[in-house]
Amino acid sequence: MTTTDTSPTAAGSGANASEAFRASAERHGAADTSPERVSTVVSAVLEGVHKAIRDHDVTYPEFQAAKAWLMELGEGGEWPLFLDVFVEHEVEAVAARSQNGTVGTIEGPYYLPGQPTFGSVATLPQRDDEKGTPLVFAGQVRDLDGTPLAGAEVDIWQADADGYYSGFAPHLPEHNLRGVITADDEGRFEITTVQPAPYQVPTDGPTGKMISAAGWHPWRPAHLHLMVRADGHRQVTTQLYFRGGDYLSDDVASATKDDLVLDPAPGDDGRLRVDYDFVLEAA
Ligand code: MBD
Ligand code: FE
Repeated sequence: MTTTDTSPTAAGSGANASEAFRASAERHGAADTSPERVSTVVSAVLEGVHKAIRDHDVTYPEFQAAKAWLMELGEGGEWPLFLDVFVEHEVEAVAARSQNGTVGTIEGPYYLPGQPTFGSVATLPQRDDEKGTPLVFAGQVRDLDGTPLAGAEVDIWQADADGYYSGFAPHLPEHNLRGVITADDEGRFEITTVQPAPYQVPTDGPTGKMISAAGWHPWRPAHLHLMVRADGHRQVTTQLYFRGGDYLSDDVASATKDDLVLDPAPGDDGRLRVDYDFVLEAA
């Protein structure tokens, strides 16, 4: 079987991302938004659209094409994918203004709660023949004062060496390269996994079609996704990237940050190893 045979279609991964989003309503909480605020924000969004139309002499055929595309985006279930790639980074930047400790970045559309749990030294669930360079990712979770946070949770999810996420690609086993690791009494953890590949926005769906119509590229740099949490502390949602990797400086999702780039090196046993510590602020 070639990778092409087993590629998840955009329709598949997009629709699954919509399902995952609907299931996450409770985790994200309710937006308590007053009519005044709705009016302010919606007016500003519409004014931005109106200005683009005026400034660029948008025509009726272009307006109708945009309408058809938006309908496809909804019917294909790709609103979560599109919004997380092109909009979430700005919402995250606003949240980051009031956040101390480890730098956050966007969650993206592929988090799934309820993954297998592990002790402080763990190997992520993977296939017997899992491709990719083995990687040992270790570190410590501390508070802003440097006190270790015993029993902190490192909830990790990532693409495989072909760039696909379990739960969103039918050829991958459930839970593949996903897990929740509980740090030891000193807040330490050590996770064995494989290096992920860059992620490509599916090219056969509406998001991918818009990207190619604009002449852009559909790639994100290789990354690990993490949520790190500890009792009494504010959870951080972030991603870690790899020094020297492709697309680090032109992520289609605009979600890289200098503080989030890992530099793995061969350890004593020849496997790639990298240390990264997390700092959480009190809730
Ligand atoms: C991803 O893997 C991702 O991390 C983001 C933010 C958007 C789309 C796919
Ligand atoms: Fe991702």
